[in-house]
Amino acid sequence: MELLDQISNYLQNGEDEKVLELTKKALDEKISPKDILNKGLIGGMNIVGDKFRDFEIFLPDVLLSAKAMSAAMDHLKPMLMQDDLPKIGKIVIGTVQGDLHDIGKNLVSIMLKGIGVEVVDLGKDVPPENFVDTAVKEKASLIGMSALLTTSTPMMKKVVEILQERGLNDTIKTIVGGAPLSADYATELGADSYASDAADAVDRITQIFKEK
Ligand code: B1M
Repeated sequence: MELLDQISNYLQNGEDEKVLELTKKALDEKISPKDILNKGLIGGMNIVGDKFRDFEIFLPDVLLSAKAMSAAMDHLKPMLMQDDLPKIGKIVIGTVQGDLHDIGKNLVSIMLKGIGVEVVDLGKDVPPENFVDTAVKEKASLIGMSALLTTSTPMMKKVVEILQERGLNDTIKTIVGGAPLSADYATELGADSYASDAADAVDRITQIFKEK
């Protein structure tokens, strides 16, 4: 079986040590970090999501897979980002209140740091005011919000409303992402931009900072 398929399988089984070992092996075999991420880790996690939805596996299994994914991502991190790049802009990023899913958001953060974006990461379960207060304090021109639960997406709208109430919506723009979102839904929520995945986030955010 191909190495990336093995990574995906071990991730589905929640075997973090194996996932890490094979991630290192794949790097030794000169497989690119992006392929390990997209084809091995994210591929495996998507299958975990499908099995969870279909009641084939349960929450503790998902947690183990998430732990394995984070261990491998930590190892790949230095290869996906460089510290000495010229800074192109600053973003405050986080997963919205009520939502504890942070793997996708962490990935977006890593990729943004990899192109010279200054990232202030507020973590997960972030209250709406916190996004706005931090953006003001940090003089960031962009707020990035992640949501994986259908029920947590209205929190994104709340952030947009706070920006409007405080007259900040011209100076601080918003970008949203996460599995339950689409470009149309992002517009409905009042967000300035939407990205479907980490690579799309990099493209769109680069463009936003260029236009500033
Ligand atoms: Co949960 N979970 N989960 N879960 N979980 C989903 C999201 C779900 C779709 C599973 C399913 O039913 N098939 C479902 C949500 C249904 C819905 O609302 N539509 C669900 C559920 C129901 C739940 C609980 C309610 C389960 C329960 O308790 N009964 C519970 C909620 C807890 C809470 O948040 N309050 C829960 C808990 C968990 C764990 C804690 C066990 C764990 C999270 C661990 C962690 O994140 N540290 C977990 C996981 C791992 C998942 C799945 C399986 C995988 C998510 C993931 O990490 N994907 C997920 C199923 C799925 O999505 N297929 C599921 C990999 C990651 C790289 O992709 O996060 O999509 P993703 O990020 C992508 C893009 O979306 C985008 O770029 C990323 C990289 O390409 N993106 C952005 C994301 N944020 C962005 C921001 C941007 C731009 C792009 O700009 C700012």
